Amino acid sequence: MILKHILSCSLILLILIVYESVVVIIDKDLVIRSAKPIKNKTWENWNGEIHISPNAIFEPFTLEDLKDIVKLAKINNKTIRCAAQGHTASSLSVTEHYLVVVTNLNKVKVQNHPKYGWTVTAEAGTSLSDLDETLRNHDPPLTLDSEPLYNTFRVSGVVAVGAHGAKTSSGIMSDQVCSMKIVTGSGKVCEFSEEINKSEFNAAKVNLGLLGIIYSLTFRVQPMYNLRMTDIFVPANEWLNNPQNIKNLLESSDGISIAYWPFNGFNHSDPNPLDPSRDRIEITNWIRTDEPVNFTQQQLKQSYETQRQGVIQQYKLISSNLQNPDAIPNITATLFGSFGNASTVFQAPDAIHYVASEESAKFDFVEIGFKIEPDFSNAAAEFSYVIQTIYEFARKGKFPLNYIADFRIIKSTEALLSFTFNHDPEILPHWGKRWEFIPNVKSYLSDVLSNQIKQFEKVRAKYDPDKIFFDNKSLQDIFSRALDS
Ligand SMILES: Cc1cc2nc3c(=O)[nH]c(=O)nc-3n(C[C@H](O)[C@H](O)[C@H](O)COP(=O)(O)OP(=O)(O)OC[C@H]3O[C@@H](n4cnc5c(N)ncnc54)[C@H](O)[C@@H]3O)c2cc1C
Ligand SMILES: *[C@@H]1O[C@H](CO)[C@@H](O)[C@H](O)[C@H]1NC(C)=O
Ligand SMILES: *[C@@H]1O[C@H](CO)[C@@H](O)[C@H](O)[C@H]1NC(C)=O
Ligand SMILES: *[C@@H]1O[C@H](CO)[C@@H](O)[C@H](O)[C@H]1NC(C)=O
Ligand SMILES: *[C@@H]1O[C@H](CO)[C@@H](O)[C@H](O)[C@H]1NC(C)=O
Ligand SMILES: *[C@@H]1O[C@H](CO)[C@@H](O)[C@H](O)[C@H]1NC(C)=O
Ligand SMILES: *[C@@H]1O[C@H](CO)[C@@H](O)[C@H](O)[C@H]1NC(C)=O
Ligand SMILES: *[C@@H]1O[C@H](CO)[C@@H](O)[C@H](O)[C@H]1NC(C)=O
Ligand SMILES: CC(=O)N[C@H]1CO[C@H](CO)[C@@H](O)[C@@H]1O
Repeated sequence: MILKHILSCSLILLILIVYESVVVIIDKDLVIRSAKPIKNKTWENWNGEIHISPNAIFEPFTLEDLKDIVKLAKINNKTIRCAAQGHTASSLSVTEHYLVVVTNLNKVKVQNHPKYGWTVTAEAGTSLSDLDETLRNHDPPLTLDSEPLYNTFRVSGVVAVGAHGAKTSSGIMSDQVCSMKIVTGSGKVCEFSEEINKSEFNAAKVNLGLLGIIYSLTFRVQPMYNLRMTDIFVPANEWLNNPQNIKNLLESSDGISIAYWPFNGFNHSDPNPLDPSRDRIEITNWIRTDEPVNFTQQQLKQSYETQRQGVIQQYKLISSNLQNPDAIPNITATLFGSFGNASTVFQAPDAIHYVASEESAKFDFVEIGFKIEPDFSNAAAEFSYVIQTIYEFARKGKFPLNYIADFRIIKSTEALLSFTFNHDPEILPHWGKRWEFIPNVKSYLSDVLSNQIKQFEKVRAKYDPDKIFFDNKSLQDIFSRALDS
């Protein structure tokens, strides 16, 4: 009773009490010294919209720390969730108990593996930029084949949610993983790979933090290569009306992206200022090439600085007009007007992260995955529908999309919980972006993912029978409905 009373009064006290009880309960050799929680009372995700005050926050440095944290959680009957760079907008890191922030775990090791060729093993909190630089400076220079756009993300955050880049054949980044080590509910480290057990590996590849604390990830890597990245601007309606355009582009590229800035044909002196027939789309593709790069690393660094300033300006302009949504078409059209056709050769990682990440620009994202039909007709139709819909909203004075809409096509995966899992053509949201606001999304996901969840649950229950990591309401709701069905 007394303990309970103190707990409800003070967070700091709770942390101290946890420690006292540890010393009392376990013998001296096992005293958990390295797994001290840090003093912070609160943690925020990237855009500050998730703001939590869990019982304790840990920032471990070693594998031993991770094992100790799990042991501590077991002793104190606590649950655990993890965070890496914190760019996920959904509640996946939310917990009332222990939050483990893995950003200090960032050692990297390159190896020539007898089966996979070149591989890189990165501790969970390694940022994509550190990983890229280690590989680039290796002799011979190496690279990952595909990564998400921003290089500030950390490997475990990217893999846990199934994030991806634009390279079509590479799929989600988890598909480049050949093995991973997770500290599971037993407090021991378990390795997952296709060789050890393929079905368990397919659960681990996109695990949403449900199997334990990811300690390290081993990725297959390639000798460094160059990519030619080309941007062209074409009339939106005309291009999208012919699905064959997408098919042709995809078949002649290593990766594609089709981007749309809302209302980019806005013209305030025209009698009809908002007319979708004037809108253009930006078509980007990447093709592997032996041509030399156009810019030195030094020149690129300078251009990133300019880009960052540009992004800060964009963000200021858009966010200062959130109360004045009518201004959005003019703003997005003005921003769009500053781009033009271009074709440039980059080293692979520079072509992949073609936009410098600017952490102060807190854009918010939703992403939906769906299966492409062989003739690509649904791809073109869905994209046109996005454009049509924002004009419908605009007629009602609403401007919900005030930044870019981007469309990529990537290979499906066998990772059970991935939103690109190869199954019937339902749509699925990206776990790492915003999805919980979608009406009835939890029951929808329970239905659509029912079979995958049942398979995943067998693995989850084996590695975390006490549900130490199963501490979030959204996932609990989705799983319990799916398992009851
Ligand atoms: C500006 C922006 C651009 C984006 N661009 C892309 C893109 O191009 N492609 C794409 O696919 N996605 C994109 N995303 C989404 C992004 O890839 C994901 O949010 C990704 O999770 C971010 O990595 P992070 O290190 O910030 O992860 P975090 O948000 O820190 O972690 C995500 C989740 O992973 C789990 N987790 C993290 N570390 C561990 C661990 N060690 N053990 C167990 N579980 C763990 C936790 O459940 C956590 O909630 C973008 C997001 C933003 C904000
Ligand atoms: C905790 O606070 C320190 C200093 O105030 C800060 O550097 C660190 O990033 C914070 N950690 C988390 C997880 O918020
Ligand atoms: C552990 O916590 C759960 C939920 O917080 C509670 O239901 C359970 O009784 C607790 N067990 C012990 C042994 O304290
Ligand atoms: C950009 O490229 C497209 C497609 O090749 C072409 O139609 C258009 O005229 C080009 N625009 C400019 C300004 O050169
Ligand atoms: C905007 O519309 C006016 C009136 O129709 C036209 O004269 C002008 O050329 C248009 N501007 C652009 C950039 O197309
Ligand atoms: C890239 O370099 C080639 C020659 O190496 C040159 O012809 C081309 O104009 C350059 N492109 C850019 C965008 O600078
Ligand atoms: C459009 O935006 C520009 C730059 O933000 C601004 O100077 C201009 O007044 C705006 N025009 C209209 C018609 O809103
Ligand atoms: C692989 O793992 C699954 C799920 O945990 C288990 O049912 C199966 O027996 C395992 N297969 C082998 C070959 O160990
Ligand atoms: C048990 C627990 O901490 N659940 C959290 C899961 O996420 C939701 C939504 O952010 C929180 O409200 C819950 O507290």
